[in-house]
Amino acid sequence: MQIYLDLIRDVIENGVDRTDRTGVGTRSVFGRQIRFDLRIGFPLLTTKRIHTKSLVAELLWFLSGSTNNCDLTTQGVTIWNEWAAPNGQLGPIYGQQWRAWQSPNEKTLDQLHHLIADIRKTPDSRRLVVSAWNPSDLPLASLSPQENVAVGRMALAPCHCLFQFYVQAGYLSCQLYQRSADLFLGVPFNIASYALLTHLVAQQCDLLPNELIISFGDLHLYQNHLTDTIVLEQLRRSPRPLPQLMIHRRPPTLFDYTRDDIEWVNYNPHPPISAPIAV
Ligand code: UFP
Repeated sequence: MQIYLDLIRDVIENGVDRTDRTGVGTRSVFGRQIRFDLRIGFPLLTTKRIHTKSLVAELLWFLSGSTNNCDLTTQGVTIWNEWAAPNGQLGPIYGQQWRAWQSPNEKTLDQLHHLIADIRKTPDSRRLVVSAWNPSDLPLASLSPQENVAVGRMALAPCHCLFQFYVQAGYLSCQLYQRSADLFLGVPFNIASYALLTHLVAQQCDLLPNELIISFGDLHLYQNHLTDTIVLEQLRRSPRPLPQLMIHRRPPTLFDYTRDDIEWVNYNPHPPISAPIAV
């Protein structure tokens, strides 16, 4: 995970200070790419503890097709609270776009179901793509997250908006395009989430995980994270050996995993570092 610390240094040294939607302000670069070899360990950040319970709950929630925050809060997971409407709704975010993309003929399209079928049937395909970026459902900039939900739009535009798989000699790689990336709070979570997704898809397709590649658009550090106790503390810490992921069961489909199926062993990170989130 040295590459993560290098990315922080890159943004500090080469970034420009910019205004942003949240009003907090960032230091930002445009266009970066990182790669992880999933064969040598699981890319879970070791220089601060990542809350794996939230990570697993969120990914399984996306895979279930749910877009209601209540399905997370009942498990004690609060990461989407800032954006949810009072009834828990978040509008047509990831779960809906992945599992029930609205087609013109009033039908819905299960992109993930088709993805698994396509990987199995035509592993050399160059069309193994899933998109959460549905322009007609994007939030309006003039409305709050809750107001957007009330008019049937997404509470937050997809940050991890498109991903593609690639099969070679029994191995599965995944590349994600992330248009906007909060390097301190969001990115460690996004890396682990897509690494986990790659492991699950690989298991379902009788493949082994190979590489995770993430291509970033606007990669930024919020100004209120650029402090001695947050980002600079992070940079003072040395990476430790990567943990391994254990998947205890192979359920019938990608949509049948439970949190008890997923466990990390040998995860011995530095303590957590809390930081304010920009809404
Ligand atoms: N963000 C992430 N990863 C995510 C997620 C959000 O880094 O998975 F949902 C950050 C990126 C940005 C903010 O700082 O949240 C979204 O704001 P905007 O839509 O203006 O890019």
